[in-house]
Amino acid sequence: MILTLRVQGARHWVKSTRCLASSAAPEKSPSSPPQLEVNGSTYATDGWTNVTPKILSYLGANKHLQTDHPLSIIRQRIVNYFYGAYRNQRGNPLFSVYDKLNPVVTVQQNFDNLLIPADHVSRQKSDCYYINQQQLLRAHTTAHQVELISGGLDNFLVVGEVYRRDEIDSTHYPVFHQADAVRLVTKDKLFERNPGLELFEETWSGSLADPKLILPSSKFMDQTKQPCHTLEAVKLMEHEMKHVLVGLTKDLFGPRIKYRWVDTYFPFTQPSWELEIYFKDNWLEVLGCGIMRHEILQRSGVHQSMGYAFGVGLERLAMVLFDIPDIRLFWSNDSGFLSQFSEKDLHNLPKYKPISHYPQCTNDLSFWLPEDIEVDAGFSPNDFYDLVRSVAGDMVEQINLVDKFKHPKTGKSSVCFRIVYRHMERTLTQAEVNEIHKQIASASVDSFNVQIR
Ligand code: FA5
Ligand code: MG
Repeated sequence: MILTLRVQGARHWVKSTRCLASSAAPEKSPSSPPQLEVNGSTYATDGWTNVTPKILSYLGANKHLQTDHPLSIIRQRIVNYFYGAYRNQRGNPLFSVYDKLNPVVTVQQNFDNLLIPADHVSRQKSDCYYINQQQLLRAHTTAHQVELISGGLDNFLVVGEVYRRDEIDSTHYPVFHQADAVRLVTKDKLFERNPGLELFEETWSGSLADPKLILPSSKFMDQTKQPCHTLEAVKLMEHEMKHVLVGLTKDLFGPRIKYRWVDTYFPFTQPSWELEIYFKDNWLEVLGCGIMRHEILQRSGVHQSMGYAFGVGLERLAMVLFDIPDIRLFWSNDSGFLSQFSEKDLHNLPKYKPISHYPQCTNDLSFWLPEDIEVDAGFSPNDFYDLVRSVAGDMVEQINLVDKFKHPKTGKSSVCFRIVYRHMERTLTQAEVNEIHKQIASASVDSFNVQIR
């Protein structure tokens, strides 16, 4: 079996910025309810609201905390590794762990606090699940970084599920899990063996950059260092971070695992890297990391330290470790799946044995978009993927946009999606698939005003 896991992080963060819809008060869509009940709190909706009931149903599932679940096993392996890697003088773990934080966060937490520019594509409605213009389901666990640092923490891990609007295939799911970490050190700690060296350049004024003056991403692509840091400090911190992360990789996958570091860009770290491991004939990106931007620390009230941060995808690690072929399996409640994993022996993990192979059914759906609307200009494939998820749930294995064209006379655009249906736990009948396919078609007509071809 070949698992082709798409390397997507760098592309996501580096994509050129594009102006978002005007930030004036958004119009409320006539179909959305005036308020939403999420995790016991009530939120007003507005024109940004795009969470679906299906997506909201994942809140509280906490697969990363469920006994014997492979994601919970991965969480424990990561946490145990960090407990062992960093201890204080009394032998107690230095890192604290936060794995029950509310996934409803503000735009400030998810983006602004992390210096993500106001016009960055990662903020778009087509990429995130918004509750309203101010609140969304976190798109990465990094969203909690600033509140925890401001609360005085300097070594911590955050584990939880994150929500992103994305395509549908065996390695992408709208909800997946991440573990994020931050480690801060002072000069005395970093240069324990080299007293006299400094964290900050002598010439650096120490002033906080104007918070409104967030530079475009290209200015932060310089992999050498941030202007405020000394090269010695950055190199030593980079060495410690890479050593620890390679250690984690070897702890999980064995000492012979092939890995490589790839330069990348994140708005909140500089320099930044991705760690890729070689798995089934492919390089697979497992985490992003880097030296934390000093503005973030300063704004959190930390002036005399520097730090590293990273974020890792738990499903990616678990798919490799257990040989799990499809990301939907993590949501299976089938005892045939869950009974294969046991937390009792965290270091002697079994490979996944397929419950059974059920046949696929493939159906195409073609429609004309309303006049003046084109793919990615008024119609986003992610909107269609969400609709399919809402109607068909996990019966859908994959969707591909297989054809699009513009009629030369009418000027109307046509799209064709190929939908592959396959249930993870039972055989679907063609009649059942046809019925669901019809429901998707009629929901598309209702939601997007399209004309089925
Ligand atoms: C981030 O989310 C950054 N917040 C990570 C980070 C934290 C960088 C702190 C620096 C400092 P990225 O979008 O690349 O980056 O996602 C991080 C990891 O999550 C990826 O390496 C991958 O393992 C996993 N991941 C990303 N997208 C998906 C997806 N659609 N499905 C499954 N796993 C994913
Ligand atoms: Mg990435």
